[in-house]
Amino acid sequence: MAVEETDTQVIITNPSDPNSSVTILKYGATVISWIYKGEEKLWLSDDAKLDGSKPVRGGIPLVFPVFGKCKDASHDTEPLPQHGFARNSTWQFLGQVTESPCAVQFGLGPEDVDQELYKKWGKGRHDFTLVLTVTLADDTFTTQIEVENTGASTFEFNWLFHTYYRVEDVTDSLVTNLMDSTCYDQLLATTYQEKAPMLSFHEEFDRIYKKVEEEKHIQIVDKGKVLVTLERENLPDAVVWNPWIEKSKGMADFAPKLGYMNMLCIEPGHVADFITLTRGEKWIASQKITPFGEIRVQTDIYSV
Ligand code: TA6
Repeated sequence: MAVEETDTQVIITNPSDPNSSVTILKYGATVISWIYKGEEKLWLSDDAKLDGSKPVRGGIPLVFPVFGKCKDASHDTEPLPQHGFARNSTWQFLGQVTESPCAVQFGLGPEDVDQELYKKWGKGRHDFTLVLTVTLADDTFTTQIEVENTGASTFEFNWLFHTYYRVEDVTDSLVTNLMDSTCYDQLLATTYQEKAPMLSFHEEFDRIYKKVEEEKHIQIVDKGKVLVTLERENLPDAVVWNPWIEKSKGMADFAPKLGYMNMLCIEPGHVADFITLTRGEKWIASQKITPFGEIRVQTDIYSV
């Protein structure tokens, strides 16, 4: 059956390939599994909480209306916890929208959010509707978000798909096409131009790449084989994160502790600044992931 709903999850299976499926937890509308031809492509912590007690460690947590923790005391999102409330609210399953490719939708409004938490955002005066569309095609997997301002007050927000990919060995993995992008290094609290032709991972890594041209496809390459080709629509920024040893030890829900060797986050979003949405306005963005590809070098890696 292409779409199966349980109390807590929705599982969609590719009608033309029973070995390809996606599982979405209604809590956070968090994709917790994407299996392509029998192979799991996402990383999920063995100790991820799937009972709604805290945001899921792994899969694709959804970040809205703020990325990280806002430090501007005058901003509406400042009182909110890290990464906002979309990932720790239970979304409504809206049903299947297309047969082939199989697509389903989830919705979130203020009434679905813990009211104490919701009122931390602009004192609860903002009204919004989020609609997440998850599409499983034969060779691609797409998550699209639509944000609508259904209230009277203009609001500002960030959006990010916090995607955790499974890799065989992160020290063998490279990430392409971010060279020459401006990045904010969260560990050094410094902004610089990325000089590495391909990113490599041998220590904690936490960088926000800003305004990366959409035509640049970000790829994860593992020993010469493309694991992921990421295409973005209306998501100019990309966060790249690996917690490495100490940060993994510090996260109670991160298991196994050596799991940092088998995961890498490539998180497309609009986080370098806020999007402004006036009343009645809609904003749509998406990430399309292909679990293979040719290595596409779209930066001048041969320049000195
Ligand atoms: O992935 C970017 C990031 O902001 C990292 O700095 C790290 O904090 C990560 O998100 C996980 O955040 P979480 O709130 O899920 O522990």
